[in-house]
Amino acid sequence: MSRFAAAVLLQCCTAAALEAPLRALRAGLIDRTTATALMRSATVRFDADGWARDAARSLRDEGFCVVRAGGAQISDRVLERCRTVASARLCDLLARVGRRGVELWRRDDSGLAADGVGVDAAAGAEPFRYLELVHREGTGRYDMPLPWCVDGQAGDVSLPVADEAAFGELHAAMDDVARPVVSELWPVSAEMRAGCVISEPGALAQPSHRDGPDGLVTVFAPLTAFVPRNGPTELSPATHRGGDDSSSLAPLLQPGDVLLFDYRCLHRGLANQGDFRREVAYAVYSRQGVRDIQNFPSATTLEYD
Ligand SMILES: O=C(O)CCC(=O)C(=O)O
Repeated sequence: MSRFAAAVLLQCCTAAALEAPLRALRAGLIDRTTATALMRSATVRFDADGWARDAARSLRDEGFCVVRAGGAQISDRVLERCRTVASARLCDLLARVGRRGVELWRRDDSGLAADGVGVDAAAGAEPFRYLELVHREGTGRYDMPLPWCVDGQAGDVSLPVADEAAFGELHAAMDDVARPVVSELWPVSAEMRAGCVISEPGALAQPSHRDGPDGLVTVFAPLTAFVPRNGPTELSPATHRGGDDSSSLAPLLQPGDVLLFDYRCLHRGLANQGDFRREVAYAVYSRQGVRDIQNFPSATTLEYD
């Protein structure tokens, strides 16, 4: 991240802390008033009157929306269990990948830039792709696919029964939030994808990208809070329908919040300058007849190590 971007993030973080409704970071040309208004209209409280319709309107027009569903709907207990499971699984999978002779990513504090980001962090680290774990561009960010644990769908990967029970509770709670929203846009396919994205402390910012075509929506349920320091997800509003990418914002999220964004919306995970992993569970909803083959290609499994 450039020093300018870091300074803007810091400035907006302070503003966000002072002014509770502004839960957005200004990371491009978007001005504070616009960011505040955008985040207000993009954010709904689960179960408020017309919440699903309002969230769907923002998802359709801006390419994203945030539903605050913490508390009874998505409980701290469930989130904590899933965080423990996800962390332990990542450690186990990394150990297996390491035993295959792959050079694993490590934060390189010797190359710290003035803004605290390990500039040489990716040196020597390999991107890799297994069914159970993908290392994104060798930058300290992992995609860990999981089964969709609600209705026993047979996915590409499986979990031990106790871990599946933990994620089953989370996926059911996420589904109660996301399905009514996405169903306002199109008929939802029964086929689901799920997983966790985990960025290590020191992980680099991603290039801005789209995940794929029309008819797919990513749903993020943070297991750890998204704060400026650990690199929240930055989105460029309206880019899913051809809007220019000159402005972007990165919603600050608490565990229990749910972020939905259109696959076509430009976005990226920012650098994790904190000291802890940033973990987020995700699910992908697709319109009937649409399938994401780009992000979930076939790959070698780690299962028989
Ligand atoms: O980590 C994030 O916030 C976004 C992740 C992402 O877009 C990706 O892994 O492709």
